[in-house]
Amino acid sequence: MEWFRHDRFGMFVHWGLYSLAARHEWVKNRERMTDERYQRYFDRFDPDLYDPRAWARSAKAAGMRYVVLTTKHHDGFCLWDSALTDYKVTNTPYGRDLVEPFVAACRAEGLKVGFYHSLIDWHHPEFPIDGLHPQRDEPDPRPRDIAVYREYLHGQVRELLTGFGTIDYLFFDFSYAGRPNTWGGKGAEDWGAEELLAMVRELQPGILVNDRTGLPGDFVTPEQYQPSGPMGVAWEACQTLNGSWGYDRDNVDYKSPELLVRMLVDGVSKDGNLLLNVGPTGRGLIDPEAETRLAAIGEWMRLHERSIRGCGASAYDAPTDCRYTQNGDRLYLHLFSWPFKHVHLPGLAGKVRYAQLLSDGSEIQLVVPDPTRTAENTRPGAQPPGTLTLELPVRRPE
Ligand code: JFZ
Repeated sequence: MEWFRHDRFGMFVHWGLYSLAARHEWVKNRERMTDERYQRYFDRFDPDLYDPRAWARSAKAAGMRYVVLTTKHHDGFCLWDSALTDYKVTNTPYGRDLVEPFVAACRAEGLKVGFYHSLIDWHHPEFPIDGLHPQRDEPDPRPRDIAVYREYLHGQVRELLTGFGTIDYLFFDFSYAGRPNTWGGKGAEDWGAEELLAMVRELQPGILVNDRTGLPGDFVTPEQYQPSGPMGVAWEACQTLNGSWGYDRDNVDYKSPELLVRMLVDGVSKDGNLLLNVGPTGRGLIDPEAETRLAAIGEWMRLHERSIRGCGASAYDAPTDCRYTQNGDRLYLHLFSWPFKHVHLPGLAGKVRYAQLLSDGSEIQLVVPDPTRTAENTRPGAQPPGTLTLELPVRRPE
């Protein structure tokens, strides 16, 4: 777990046939597309601008230390040359494996390598699709044998964990057994999760696996929300840039760089990681809106990385609109809004030897009340005992 807790920040990449539809990675299901209809993307999949080294450089420049690629999403399309299916990139016009160059690019940039692999498969003929079937609105009339699919799933995970060298991270997606719904669900038993995880650990002893097989993993994965505090276990929030994981051309509702930085800070202040998603286009590019945000986060990280990397939650409670991250005896105060001149930090009086702005290293003066000056300390509006006050510049530094 050491690198994972230390690095704190990774890139999620959702990329596949749905990137050509460019309207969300669930497009096949949402629009009730038949396999035949969805085939139009397979027949035209030709990412001529695919340059995983550029992705890895963007990730690294943003301050990310690991990258997680969708080897297969729910649509079942495989980004590597699997021996177990024809539904793979090598049979598209592109005709070449995408995963090996991805792994090589990450390694070349010094980044850890992760695979996302969908447990759900809307293409495999023996996968029983629950509920809102992509092809019809009624239950599937044909009996399906999930045992056959299970074997396929295990076989493909074996391929992924034996064919590409060391893999650092695996994100299975997802279980939904026992959810309140009218159409059942799938979980650990359906995936053969116990056997699956045993195989994963045997093939890649150092790997970290998430918790979405329905069995506990090495970390938990709150999705598109920030937990309210430390979870007592390693965790990683995954977040989109604009609400869609797959490339979504007409969705311009992007989170601002400020918000994204806050998500990262907020997570680390609660002992968590951030896996921030990009959805490259059908030609293989990270779109300019996404690149702009990655660059802005990178600019922030250039000066503030020390308050993220190797940091975790503090035992101190931060004031409203502030977060603490801490690394050993270094406490970092993140101000989500810039106060006027003073910020009061309960419980920190006498605990801080020196304070400085992280951005330029300039000294911040400490104001500690003298406990013997009773009148001053008990006047209306006085800070409670033990409060440390920092004197900030009135204008927020750039
Ligand atoms: C899943 C996928 O369906 C989605 O397309 C994307 O890949 C995302 C990262 O993962 O979506 C989920 C999975 C689990 C929950 C919610 C959305 N969940 O547990 O609440």
